[in-house]
Amino acid sequence: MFIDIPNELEASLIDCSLSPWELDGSFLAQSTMAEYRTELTATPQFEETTAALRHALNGVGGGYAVLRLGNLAKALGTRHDRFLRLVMGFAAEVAVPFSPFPRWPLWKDIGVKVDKDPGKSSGIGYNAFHMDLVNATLPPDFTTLLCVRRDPLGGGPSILSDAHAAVARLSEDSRALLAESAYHYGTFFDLFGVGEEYKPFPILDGAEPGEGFVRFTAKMLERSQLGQAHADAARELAEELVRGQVCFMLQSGDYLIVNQRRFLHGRQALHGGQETVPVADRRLLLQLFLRARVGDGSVA
Ligand SMILES: O=C(O)CCC(=O)C(=O)O
Ligand SMILES: [Fe+2]
Repeated sequence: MFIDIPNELEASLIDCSLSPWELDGSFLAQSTMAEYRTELTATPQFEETTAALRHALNGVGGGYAVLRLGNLAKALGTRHDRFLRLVMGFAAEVAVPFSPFPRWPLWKDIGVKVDKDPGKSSGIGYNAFHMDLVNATLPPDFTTLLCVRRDPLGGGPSILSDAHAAVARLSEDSRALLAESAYHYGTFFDLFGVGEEYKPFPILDGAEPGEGFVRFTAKMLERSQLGQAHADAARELAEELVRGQVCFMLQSGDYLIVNQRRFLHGRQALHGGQETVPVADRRLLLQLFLRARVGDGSVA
């Protein structure tokens, strides 16, 4: 699931200068996607690389990919506009970039805050298996994380798990409980492009096995009031996700893309002693969400 950029493509992307992107509401403008596509498909092996990327995300058994853009990041600078436009160009080959947060830019910083709830986004602790925007009726089809800087103390590997495979290992009784509208998590306000608040929601929807969202966050086990039987079934799912997990460290310039209809994600704890690291040196990711295009086969 790690996709390297061929040397030839790398060399020509370093010279490729894309113009600033434009928005249409909270979505990347069609005109920008068309322009980026024209420029990028002219580079050698771009189309083969993005085909491999889509296959890793949407093909049988797939669901996540890490595009290794470290050399490009080194050549252009991880936060440089030119680099971020190239990453946007790759993202737009998967689905349509958008921001669910109306007043925020497309890329959202996920830094490290020592005072925050350690189990939540930008906290320093174990970030348990979840899908992003779990309590929306239409969560983003893909969540993406661009690693600008890894934890200088060496912690915080990413964890990924095949949600449908984990569900398939549960008993029928547990699956029946997970299919009931008995779960809730978090707050919901001022969001765009992700439907309505979903409360309460079922973890498993009526879709065929292997299809639809496994609408789950292990964070609700500690942060939401759930009935005993429903909580037990959710805890079993959380355990199966851990049993099936893969774990790896994102490096600077790695671009992780997760198909939220297939895989759930999280992160191991950062290394102890974050308060001794200056804020500007701490781990930093940039997050971007994608909405699948209608009829492209990635929506079950
Ligand atoms: O810090 C990470 O690697 C993951 C963060 C995450 O999943 C989130 O903020 O939603
Ligand atoms: Fe997340």
